[in-house]
Amino acid sequence: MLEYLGKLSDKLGLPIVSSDHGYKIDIVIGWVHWLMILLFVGWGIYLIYAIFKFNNKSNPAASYGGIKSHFSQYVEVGVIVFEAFLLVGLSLPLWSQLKTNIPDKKDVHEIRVVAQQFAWNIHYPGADGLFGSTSPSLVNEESNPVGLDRNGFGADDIVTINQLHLPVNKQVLVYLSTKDVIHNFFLPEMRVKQDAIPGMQIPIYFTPTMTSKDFLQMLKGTAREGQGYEIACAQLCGNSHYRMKGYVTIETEQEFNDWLAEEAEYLDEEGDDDWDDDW
Ligand SMILES: [Cu+2]
Repeated sequence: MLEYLGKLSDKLGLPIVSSDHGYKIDIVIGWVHWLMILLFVGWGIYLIYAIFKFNNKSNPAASYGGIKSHFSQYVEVGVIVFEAFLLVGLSLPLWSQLKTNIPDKKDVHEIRVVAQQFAWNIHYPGADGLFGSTSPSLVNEESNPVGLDRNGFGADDIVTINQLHLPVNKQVLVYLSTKDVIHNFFLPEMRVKQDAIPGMQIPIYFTPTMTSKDFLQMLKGTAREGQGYEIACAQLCGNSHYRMKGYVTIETEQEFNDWLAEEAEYLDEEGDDDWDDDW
């Protein structure tokens, strides 16, 4: 039933769902809109009714008694019940599932995403599975945008700019942070949207369920044909906010590992990241 409602998202004009929790977000969006349509139509009808019913011609003298019917109270109680259902029945369970039920680290694929004006730095832990330490003093906007310490665990880490690669059907844990102002990490098809707040490292997790290849296949014949997954910045963050976007590639575990190996090879050869290739 819930899955079926999720499929309605296409018909409501929402992006294709490509994460396992996505359809639940769509259900909340759907219900909120049903309530809003109901209120909009109800208030519209009432406005027209009131204009005719209470105009000067039919009511030359003011009524000091007010209305006797309880109808408006019933409507108000109905709206409150509906809103309580939206909040307690749908939003809170979803919120707690997404935000408080952090998965075990060993079961997830971890990455760091560091936003900055106007790019997305993606930091992968490399073959050892551990992130190297970072420090603001090591930041070099040209060669080391995240300030990664290449000694120790950081030796094999991979950092890309605007290139997010993830394996399909595997839970991802993103540690989101920002180097300057507030940004917002938005993956529309994954139904992921989270502010990046200066001074905080915010965990977000989700499971992509459709590879970029399948996604592009589904877009064939639509206005978006040929445009794959993207990261958008959904928080006005400066004069070039509009061009702060990243590219997302969801691939099979094998393809993902091949890509990581390729990047690692490149790292060995160059001794540094391929940051300038991605601009
Ligand atoms: Cu931004």
